Amino acid sequence: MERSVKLHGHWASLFVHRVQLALHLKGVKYEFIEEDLDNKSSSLLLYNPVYKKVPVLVHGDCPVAESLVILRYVDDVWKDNPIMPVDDPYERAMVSFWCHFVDNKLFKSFGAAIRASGEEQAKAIEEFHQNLMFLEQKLAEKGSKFFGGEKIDMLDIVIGCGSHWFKAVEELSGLKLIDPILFPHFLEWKQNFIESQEVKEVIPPFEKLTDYAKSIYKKILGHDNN
Ligand SMILES: N[C@@H](CCC(=O)N[C@@H](CS)C(=O)NCC(=O)O)C(=O)O
Repeated sequence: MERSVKLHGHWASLFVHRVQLALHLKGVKYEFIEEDLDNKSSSLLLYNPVYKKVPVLVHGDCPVAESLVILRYVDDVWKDNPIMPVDDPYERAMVSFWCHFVDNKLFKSFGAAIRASGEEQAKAIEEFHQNLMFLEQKLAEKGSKFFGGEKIDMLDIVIGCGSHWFKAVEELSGLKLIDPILFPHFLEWKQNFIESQEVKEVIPPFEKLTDYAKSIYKKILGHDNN
């Protein structure tokens, strides 16, 4: 008998969208369990006692937490439409490396740039630009539609699912952090990603996410710890 696939998530979470997109690209059917992040279900706390966060994928009775770990698990279990290079361990390691870079450096420096002010903000924006330039150069060298070539791979999923959030937070903060002169390839890539059919089928519309981002903006800025 086939094992059930359940995803504990939140409709607006970019980390959850990553997993939804990977499952969608592979044609895996699953049950979505919407979590109230202010009142998490006992199952979520049981399945992810370490971080207590979404997403958590539950395959049969095996829970897997943390979006990057889940993406690799999904790619290992469902072989159709691989999102990681199949045969080349070095290429696989490189995709993993850049995915970790996105979460540990790129997104963090973006958050710091939004939260800081004055001189500190100028420094934080410079750091964000330096980080984004690594990806800009990668895309310029590749000259392909996506990081994965002509199709979306794990790195595309990992950065791409943050695209709407980047833009929403830019709009709310009034800061323009992604200059088209400095980052033409990145912006073209972002457009390709947003316009791809599978992405449109999974990620909620930009306006809906922006309205939600507005409602939690104080939290995003770290001014509201409730
Ligand atoms: N590193 C985690 C981040 C997941 C994450 O931050 N999830 C947020 C929703 S976007 C969450 O569950 N927040 C609830 C909380 O922090 O209590 C991943 O990649 O899965």
